Formats: sequence, C-alpha cells, structure tokens
Amino acid sequence: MIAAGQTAGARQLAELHDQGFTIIENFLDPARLARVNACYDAWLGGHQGRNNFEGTHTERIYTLVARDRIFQDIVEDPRMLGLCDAVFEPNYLLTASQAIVIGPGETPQPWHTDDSFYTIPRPRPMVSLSTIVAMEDFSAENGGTEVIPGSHRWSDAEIAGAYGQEEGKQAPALADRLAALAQPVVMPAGSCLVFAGTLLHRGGANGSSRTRRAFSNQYCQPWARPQENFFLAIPPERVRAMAPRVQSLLGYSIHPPFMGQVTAYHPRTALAPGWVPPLERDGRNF
Ligand SMILES: O=C(O)CCC(=O)C(=O)O
Repeated sequence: MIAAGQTAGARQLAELHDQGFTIIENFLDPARLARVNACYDAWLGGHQGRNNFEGTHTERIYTLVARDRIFQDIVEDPRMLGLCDAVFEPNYLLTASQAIVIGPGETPQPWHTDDSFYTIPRPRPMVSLSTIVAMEDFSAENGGTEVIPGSHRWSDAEIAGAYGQEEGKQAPALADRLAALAQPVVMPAGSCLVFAGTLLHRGGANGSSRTRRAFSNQYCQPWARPQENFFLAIPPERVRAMAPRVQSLLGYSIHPPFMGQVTAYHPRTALAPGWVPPLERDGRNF
C-alpha cells in the first residue's frame, strides 16, 4: 500500500531498511515473462545442483545476464537501479545472475545470507542487494523463497547458529525462533522480491508436482568482489555489444579514483576490437 505522496520506490526503500525485504509488483510484464520462459524452455536440462545448498532437485543457469538480451534489459531495469542508487555508492556492480529452478521433492535450502563472505562485523549496512524474480506464482508449497523479517539487523552471534545449517540441525531454541519468524514469500509470477544481502532467507521445499521457476540478479558495492567472475565468464565480444550501463555493472567501470583500472587505463578500453594488453605490446619481458 502506497501512502499519499509516497512513491512506490520510497515505500520499497523504507521496507527494505525496516524489514530487510520488499516486493516490486509487476516487475516483468507478460511479454517479458513469456520471453524468459521461452529461454528456460530452450536451456533447461543442464546444471543440476551438486549439494544441499544448490539443491539436489534444483537446476541453475549461471551467468544468466550474458545469455540473452532480455536479461540485460532486466538487469538495468530503472526500478531496481533506483533502489541500488539509494543503497550503494555510484559504480555498483552485478555480483551474481542465475536462474534457480526448484524441482518437486526439493527440501528447504539451509538458511543463509547472500553477503556473508564480506566479513565486516554485523549488524552492518548491506554490501549486496539480491533479487528473486518469480517466473510463476510463488506459494508456501512450491518452493517460494522464505525470509526471516528483521534478521538483516541480527548480530554475528545471533546469526551464527542459523547460517548454513540444514533443517533440524540448529540448536532447538534457535530452530524454534526461526520457525516462528519464517515467512514464505507468496507473490504472483512477474513479481520481484528484493532483499538485503544481510537478510536470512532460503529457497523453500517444493512439495508440489511442478518446478518452481525463478531467477536471481544480485548487486554489490563497487568496492566489493563480485561472486561471479564476469571478466572470465563472458567473452569481451559479447560484452562489447551490451549497453554501457550493463558493461559498467559487469565491472567495465572505474570506482574512483582507480579501482578497476587495467594497466592504468579505463577497463572499457579493453573492449575495443583488436585490443592488446599493454603488457604484451612492446614484446619486452620485464
Ligand atoms: O531460490 C530461492 O528462492 C532462493 C535461493 C537462494 O537463496 C540461493 O540460492 O542463494
């Protein structure tokens, strides 16, 4: 509900700070939903999860942003970048981009946060911001994401016993607390859940007879190391054809004064056709 005089973006930003998550309704219109579903139809059948975290009944498609133009358009959606602008320093980055398709019979993922590898003491501001876009209606039965509202404010001590533990393996008092607080995110297809990298969440169990299609784009501060190494994952010829904003999100940008430089040049220069790294130009080894 948007209060009088409040924009959707302002309401979402307030929710993000207050409860650790928010939802952008109608993030994908029917045309985009159809396009993404067509991509999934063509591509699924590849990378099966290898462990309880990836999900043994879950299929993932990594480096989604580079696989079709539609994902580049989605990554730079102004509603999402508006939230990133409000949370991060300029020149923020994409840190992950993947499809997550939870199959029937999947068990709940371990509770986790998405920026735990940035070992700055908690509670702290988020270093990353995650999205989960529902490609079909999310419910408590079909593996819809579950969140622990307010856990983005938990301390290291509070979160320690919850993090990464499989269902039933936490200390009983904590397991009870998590069970009491856990909230399934019920939202229609096309909605986008946005949450702080510091928020406890997990993919839910899928007790339905169908897969639960979704994808996750994640953004991080310009000084944080991204999870996916897009420089190696995406050939420069592909990056060259992308929009300047997407190139910047992939790391072809400078965080002033010189983070991201390539032998003292802007990384965008490395996208020029025929570019030779300065290191190799004069043929001298030194
Ligand atoms: O698929 C989901 O709903 C959540 C997945 C997730 O949190 C993850 O894989 O890090």
